[in-house]
Amino acid sequence: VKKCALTGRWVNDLGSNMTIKILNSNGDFSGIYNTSVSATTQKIIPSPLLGSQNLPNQQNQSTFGFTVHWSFTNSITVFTGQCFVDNDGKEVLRTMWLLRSRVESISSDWKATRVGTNVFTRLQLQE
Ligand code: B9F
Repeated sequence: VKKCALTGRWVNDLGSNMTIKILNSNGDFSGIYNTSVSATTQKIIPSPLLGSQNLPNQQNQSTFGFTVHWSFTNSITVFTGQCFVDNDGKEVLRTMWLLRSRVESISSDWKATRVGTNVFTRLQLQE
């Protein structure tokens, strides 16, 4: 039975890519996220991610979450999802995300969070 493992390089439906490294046996992981899109004129910089997954030894197709701390803007995105093996035997990450922007005051809090989904597949190309 094929397993879905988080480690390695992934690309999503927007063309963003990320590299995940497992840190320890607790399921903690870190990585680098390179977004293909940004709603700002500032230059996009690859940004650190820090996450946690349930232990793949105990449970295949693990659930996980991670935070991306954007290096080029004062915003944060959190992703949560699950690692699946699809019907074609391909590993896929189905995720949802929340993107929090900094706002000047509490009266703007209502408009500070965006939500969406991303689907990641394994990146086969070399850099
Ligand atoms: O465009 C975002 C941003 C934050 C503050 C100014 C610009 C940063 C990049 C976010 C990338 C998102 C997508 N990429 C991806 O792979 S994270 C979820 C999506 N998945 C103005 C204020 C807030 C957004 C735009 Fe901004």
